[in-house]
Amino acid sequence: MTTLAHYLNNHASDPALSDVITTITDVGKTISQLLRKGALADILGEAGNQNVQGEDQKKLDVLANDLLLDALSKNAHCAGVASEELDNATPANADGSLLVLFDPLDGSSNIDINMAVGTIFSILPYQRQGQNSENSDFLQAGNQQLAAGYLLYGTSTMLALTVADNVVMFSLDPDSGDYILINDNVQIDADTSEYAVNSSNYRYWLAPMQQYIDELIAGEVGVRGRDFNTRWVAAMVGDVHRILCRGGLFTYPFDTKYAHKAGKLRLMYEANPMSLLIERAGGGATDAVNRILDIEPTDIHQRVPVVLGSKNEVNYVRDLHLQHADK
Ligand code: AFP
Repeated sequence: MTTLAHYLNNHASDPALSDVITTITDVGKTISQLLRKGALADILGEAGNQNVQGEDQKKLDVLANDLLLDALSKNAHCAGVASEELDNATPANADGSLLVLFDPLDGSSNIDINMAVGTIFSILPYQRQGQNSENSDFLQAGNQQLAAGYLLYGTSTMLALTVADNVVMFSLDPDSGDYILINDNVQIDADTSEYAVNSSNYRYWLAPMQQYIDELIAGEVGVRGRDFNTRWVAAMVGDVHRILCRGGLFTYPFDTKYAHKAGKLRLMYEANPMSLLIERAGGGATDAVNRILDIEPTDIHQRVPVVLGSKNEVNYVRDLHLQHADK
């Protein structure tokens, strides 16, 4: 059996990176245990305040955020932390070489109905040793990430991780507390007949996205010539995990529902880490047209439309958008 520690020793280029990933995944064990207790741990329900996104925070949102923030602030290699739940980035150790961004509990609206939630993390280089990190230090394109991954607190707790050219998966053994390697080279099929989208936003989408989903619904009697299936976990981490396991397309498109939001998902700590995983597993990840990992960020909380998964399907969506642009 290969444990996470063993894998990192042999595959992570930098001991500092291994150490920070270990800190994150250790906190993941605590979050997993809290979720297993559920209502019995008095962790369900609203925390009674809102985050920078204007979203009601769940008790576990705040708890998961605080656990990660506390642990990473004590890690000498971590120069700063940015979180979905914090207005601004938090400086940590000025001599650290790494910056960590995370969504501490993605899909938190699933907590109270006992459905899958997860922790998404992204690790970037820090270049200004000796000085306190600031928001601007985090504004690096996703193609600069040194590592990315997620913890999925589902029927079992699993870790998906990329520190090199491939994607690996571990399962947490609740008895030993070890993350055990279960897939050392995750690959996504280029084609799929399964898609994930919240179709209730259909009327807010742009025409090419409406056309794309119409074609999937038309199935074998339409231009695609085959039927499609749909799944929607309402937690990006769950939908991305399914795609890493069996292919598929996930999209949270640009919508006109809220003028100031490009879509719902955040670039820095949702779209970028998930896009790195998907691309390194052979898939594609765009904002419908452009590669997400090439987007130069302007704000740590900026949102971005997301289309990711099986490469040929992601390219099909892109081509539809380009055809509409040419009209
Ligand atoms: P919450 O963390 O507020 O539950 O949002 C989860 C999420 O950011 C992402 O993980 C899901 O894919 C998406 O929102 C679900 O959005 P809808 O609730 O609009 O379907």
